[in-house]
Amino acid sequence: MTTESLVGQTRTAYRTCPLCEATCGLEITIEDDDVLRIRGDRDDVFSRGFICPKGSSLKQLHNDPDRLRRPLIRRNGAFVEASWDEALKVVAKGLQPLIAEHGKDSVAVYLGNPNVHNMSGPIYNRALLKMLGSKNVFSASTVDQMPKHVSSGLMFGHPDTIPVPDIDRTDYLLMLGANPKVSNGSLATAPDWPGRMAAIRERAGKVVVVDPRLSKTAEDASEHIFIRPGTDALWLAALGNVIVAENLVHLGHLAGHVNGVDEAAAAFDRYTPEAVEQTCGIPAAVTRRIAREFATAEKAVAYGRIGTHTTRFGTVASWLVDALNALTGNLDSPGGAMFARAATERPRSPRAFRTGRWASRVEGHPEVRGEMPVATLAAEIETAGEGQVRALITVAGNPVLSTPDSGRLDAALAGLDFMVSIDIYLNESSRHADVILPAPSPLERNHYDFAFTALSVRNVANYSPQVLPRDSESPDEWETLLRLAAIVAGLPAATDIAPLDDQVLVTLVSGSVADERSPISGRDPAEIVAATSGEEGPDRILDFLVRTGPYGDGYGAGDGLSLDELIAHPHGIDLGPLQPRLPELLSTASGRVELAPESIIGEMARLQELMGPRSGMLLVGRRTLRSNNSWMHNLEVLVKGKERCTLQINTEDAARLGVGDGDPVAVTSSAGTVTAPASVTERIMPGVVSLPHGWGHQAEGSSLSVASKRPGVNTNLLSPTDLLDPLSGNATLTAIPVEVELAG
Ligand SMILES: Nc1nc2c(c(=O)[nH]1)N[C@H]1C(S)=C(S)[C@@H](COP(=O)(O)OP(=O)(O)OC[C@H]3O[C@@H](n4cnc5c(=O)[nH]c(N)nc54)[C@H](O)[C@@H]3O)O[C@H]1N2
Ligand SMILES: Nc1nc2c(c(=O)[nH]1)N[C@H]1C(S)=C(S)[C@@H](COP(=O)(O)OP(=O)(O)OC[C@H]3O[C@@H](n4cnc5c(=O)[nH]c(N)nc54)[C@H](O)[C@@H]3O)O[C@H]1N2
Ligand code: SF4
Ligand SMILES: [Mo]
Repeated sequence: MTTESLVGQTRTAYRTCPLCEATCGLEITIEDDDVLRIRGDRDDVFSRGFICPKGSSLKQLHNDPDRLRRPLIRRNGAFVEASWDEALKVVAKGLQPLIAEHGKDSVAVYLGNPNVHNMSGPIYNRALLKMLGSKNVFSASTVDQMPKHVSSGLMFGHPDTIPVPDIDRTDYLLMLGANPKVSNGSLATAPDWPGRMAAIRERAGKVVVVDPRLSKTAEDASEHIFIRPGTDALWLAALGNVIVAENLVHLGHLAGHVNGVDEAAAAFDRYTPEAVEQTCGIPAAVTRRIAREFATAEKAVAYGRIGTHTTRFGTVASWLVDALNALTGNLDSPGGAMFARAATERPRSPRAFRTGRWASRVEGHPEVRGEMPVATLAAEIETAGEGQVRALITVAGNPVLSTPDSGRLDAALAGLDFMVSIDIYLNESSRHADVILPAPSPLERNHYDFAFTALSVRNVANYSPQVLPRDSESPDEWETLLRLAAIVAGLPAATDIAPLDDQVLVTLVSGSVADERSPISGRDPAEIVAATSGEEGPDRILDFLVRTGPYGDGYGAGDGLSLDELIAHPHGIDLGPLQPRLPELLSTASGRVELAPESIIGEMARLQELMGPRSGMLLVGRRTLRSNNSWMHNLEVLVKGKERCTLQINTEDAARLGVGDGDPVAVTSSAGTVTAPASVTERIMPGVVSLPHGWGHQAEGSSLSVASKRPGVNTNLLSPTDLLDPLSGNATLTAIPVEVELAG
């Protein structure tokens, strides 16, 4: 293999870390198929050696005895190992009669976060969903970034046309609801966020962090501003108000390419810094100053993430961030918010982005990108009637820990007629399955970041071949997904999936030769299929996508990228800094940026509901560096040391409630109660408490020997299932009203 150098029994492999969005390059030393060491790849064109503590834990993940290697099936109430053939037969026997009797909507699918960190998910989940044809599709997107997809779809024409902060060239980074020093960034792929933020300050720029907690990121910022949770949209509107009132609007090179400037400006009308001061907890003078600084900085960018998206006004806040960038000449401009050009990018056809093509059965929520809000999954399972969800397929998801009112969902999953999970652990969610089909360890599969190269602060392409061999019995995840696709289409469990895989490629090729914008327009599809390298699966699709993409060789049409080229560059290929891409990239019906989408302007009026005096405590979340959502708590190397699942509470509140550091504190919301040890600190606003998510590993029947010793509590027992963002269906996971008291 080109990516490995053999030195005696020891070899070195290079691989992109698939755990978070930062896509760090890893250098992996291996002896006799044992991983000796993992460290940052200093030659990686993007990460230059940066790594966090999770990257090197791929070794421990690979070796974790609890990680599933063989399918499990439920027999007489207990899980037993089974062959792949047998397990798939049980799946067919469970799903096919249900579909025959109750229709396709009776089977729901939940897609979890690791799908986007894996080559199989982005391509082969689509095949599964298409063959199933169920309206009941759910994913982690509606507890995460769905607001960004909706605002981007409305403004730029496509829900994946998402601008990212050009942090390597900006002079002024205004960040809300994100903590990239710990999360390593999200919807903004950049290995070494800490170093890149430090560089902004070193070049005399400014980083302003708006967060109800003095986060690690805020600690290193030029300025930190406490904000009352859940009020970001209101505060951003006040910034817009000042920018309009003080004539600081300038569209820069976008002038003439933007619709709705006056309507957007008018929407800020009533939200003066003074009007929102009390609600947001930010002095009007500070708001005015930040608005001026932001609007007059040479190169500035606003960036908002989880804390701004997981609220009732998530889509409005997401829109406001991009609207402020546009109104100050910072959209699509170096140092502002820019669009990556991924090596696998497809041309986007002009059309109106729409949501609500159908509605959820029980609560009538509009469909968004073909999905229903995951906060409504339990209701769809519990509520009898035509279209009731009777079976569930989870792929790389742990909804029992990651989605709202999870106690209710936990109970609902127990009542399903059938459930199958593709997962690497027997955990809080998969314990409800009748069959668990394991996926390979990250070191046992090839890797390419389809999703994150499109959200990257620099254009790069980096392919990694599998590092360790997979045992011959174990399929790759895409094969399992295609097997499930065959089963839900009514085919026998033992169907040969090769023709289905061919069909996935042929469909893409046929579309491309028929598209006049494609470099292979008009060519013979059979010739293109034959010339595609990679024998099967996602590699072959990657070769096709890269060769017909913006840097591709066009199948002989010119010099350029291909899978072979990627393989020849184990440290990645640098494709340069982001370039302005508007108006060409726009796929709105008008061909312009739509700055004032009707549905968003309508919601702007409703922002008023947030105003007025507030009392009571609010719960927010947080992440810790050594965790990754719910599923890396079974690695001793990451969880050892001090307890991390604590309730942060301000010193003043703690004194008022008689709570000392480490005392058990009961937190109660409309959904439930949890008790966690207090962490008394000045680093959180008075009136706000914080719990991390992804904990609560005491579930009976799961098999997590390390995690169960430090279970923590599940904060999503407190998250409500009402209060969804009406435009995106995203759940509310922050600013949850709670009562807090010393536990008895
Ligand atoms: N309160 C609160 N809740 C939150 C959040 C929050 O900030 N606060 N954040 C939300 C966000 S941003 C997200 S993305 C979601 C995540 O929500 P989920 O995706 O539901 O949860 P994860 O914890 O990522 O669970 C991933 C599952 O995939 C399995 N897995 C890991 N690798 C693989 C693999 O390669 N293949 C397969 N098949 N399985 C694999 C793991 O064992 C685990 O069961 O949680 C959300 N929930
Ligand atoms: N170590 C680690 N890294 C991760 C993950 C992980 O679990 N652990 N998960 C990955 C995933 S799936 C994602 S989506 C990303 C998310 O990455 P980020 O978006 O950076 O998310 P967090 O680190 O949770 O930071 C959110 C911040 O928002 C603040 N906040 C809460 N409510 C509000 C509010 O109402 N307004 C404002 N302004 N701030 C608020 C919180 O105090 C917190 O500091 O991280 C990814 N990286
Ligand atoms: S920052 Fe993310 S990508 Fe980089 S090593 Fe850590 S987990 Fe992996
Ligand atoms: Mo996420």
